[in-house]
Amino acid sequence: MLKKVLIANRGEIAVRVIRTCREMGITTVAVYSELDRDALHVRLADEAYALGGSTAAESYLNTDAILDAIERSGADAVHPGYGFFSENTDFARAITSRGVTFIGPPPAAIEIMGDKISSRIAAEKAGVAGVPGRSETLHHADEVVAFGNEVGWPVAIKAAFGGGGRGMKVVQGPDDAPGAFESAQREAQSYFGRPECYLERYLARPRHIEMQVLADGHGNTLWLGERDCSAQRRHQKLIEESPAPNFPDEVRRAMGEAAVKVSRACGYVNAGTVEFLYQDGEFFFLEMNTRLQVEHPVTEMVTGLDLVEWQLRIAAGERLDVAQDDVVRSGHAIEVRINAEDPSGGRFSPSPGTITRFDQPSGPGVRLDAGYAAGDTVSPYYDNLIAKLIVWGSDREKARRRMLRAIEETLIEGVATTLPADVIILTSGDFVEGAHSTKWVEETLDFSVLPSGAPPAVSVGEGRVRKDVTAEVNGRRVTVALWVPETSDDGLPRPTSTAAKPRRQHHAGVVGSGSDKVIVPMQGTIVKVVAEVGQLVEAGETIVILEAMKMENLVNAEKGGVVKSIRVTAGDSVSAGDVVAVIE
Ligand code: MV4
Repeated sequence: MLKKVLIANRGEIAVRVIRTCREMGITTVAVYSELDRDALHVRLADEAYALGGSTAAESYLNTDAILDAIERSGADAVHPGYGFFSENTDFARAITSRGVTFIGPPPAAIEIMGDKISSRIAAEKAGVAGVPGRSETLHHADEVVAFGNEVGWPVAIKAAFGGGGRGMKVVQGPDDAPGAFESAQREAQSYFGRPECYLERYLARPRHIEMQVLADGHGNTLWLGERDCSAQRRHQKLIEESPAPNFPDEVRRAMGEAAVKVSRACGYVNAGTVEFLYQDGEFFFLEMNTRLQVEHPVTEMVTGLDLVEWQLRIAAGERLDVAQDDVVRSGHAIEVRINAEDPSGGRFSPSPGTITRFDQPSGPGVRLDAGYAAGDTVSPYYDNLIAKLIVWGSDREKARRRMLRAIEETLIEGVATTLPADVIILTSGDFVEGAHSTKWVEETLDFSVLPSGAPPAVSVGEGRVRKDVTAEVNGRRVTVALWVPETSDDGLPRPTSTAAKPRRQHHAGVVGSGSDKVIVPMQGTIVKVVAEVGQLVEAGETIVILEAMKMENLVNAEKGGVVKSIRVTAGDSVSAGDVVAVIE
């Protein structure tokens, strides 16, 4: 078994790997940049070595600094996590050439799958169809025209060394081909350092289904189940789930077997993910990720397997003691990524800063993989993933409701987060029906209703601020908003700023973005309709009272004006994001 593992990463994935190492009695070594000197992963590791520098390039992407830390620590293995060097062939070779174990696939497998053309060739040789296309480098726009005329427009020009969301140009017709070909090559060169491109038929409404695989060094390869990652925005995954909704079992089995074939075709060892596009009942190989993915906990929750444990055991030379038929999936798991981004106005603007409060959810079937605690600072230098919230339920609807409950329990202050956007996704009809494709979030959802994640300006006139006060009325605990003069000596704690922070930032009942819609921030029951149609109201004035989480919450107008419509009556049940009134 491995004795000492250096985690060449940071944030939640470093914490994740450290946790399983500790359970297995493996000594853990963290590395850190100047900005991460006191980070959570450093606090949890047995040993920690400074890499120097602040930016990723100066630290976590500094090969020499990491190799030096490996040398100084005496680590016998390195876990790359995801991102950074996790799919870098040279890094893997630099480690294995020093007799240190790289906890991941052989460098040759990384190489084959890092080039999307060679990955298609490997898959096709294994009998797994890629998206209809050409598995050779594109040399001239005429080839684009010939291909499009043959298979039908639009077509996709893709960067052979692309990754994530970049490196794809959709060409609508022959006239667009020359320009698209030129810019695709230029962008491939500038983004990925390699100009090679290839062609595929463009699938207009695919779902993104990925299959987890696990292979040992003794010829055993398993497929563990799929993850549906279709809830994405600009190629950033927002919500992942397993099993995929409306996904027939025979397709699941065929996709799993195809993923195993692709893995074997490149001599894969360790944990990996084979990506497919699924459309009209057909699936096509897209690419293979030769690393542990962000969303791996979704598979862990439905299979009961610890994928990091198996990564470590396989890296130590162990055989899989699980046969394909022993892999049993139960229930449904959903993951939301909690990024330090402000989704208000649909902008998802980065929101770095210090987390001043972090109330974490718990209870049955709830897991939080966090890379930060209260007091830690989210830097703009690195990926802004704060944590992943994962829930398990016996079926999809139970998992969805559990996720909404867990989100309501989560309180993060000091930075804005993507949680309000997750609530909109989770409470949308298409998501509830499992009818969303990869373009659904961007084409259908309206995040512009979201209030700013920064504390809303709740001042309602000169010198008055909102105070949330919890009181007991006839034995019943209620929270009410009081509007008190800023200087009043009422003995109540003063807000740290004129913007009193609402109980749950992402459910601010009172918002300052000025929308004409009055939206309930959470699931609950309307206990009273305070305003009337035609009434003139001020910004911040209460329109309805919502009972939720055993408290009464005032749902207030975001802007002043005349109440144009009221869509609820006392006793109505409402979901988070429902519009209950409109102000004109
Ligand atoms: C496609 C496609 C439609 N047709 N290829 C996006 C990034 C890269 N991983 C591959 N991607 C796509 N390739 C063809 N021939 C649609 C996408 C795509 C996508 C794929 C998976 C997950 C999310 C996506 C979001 C937009 C587009």
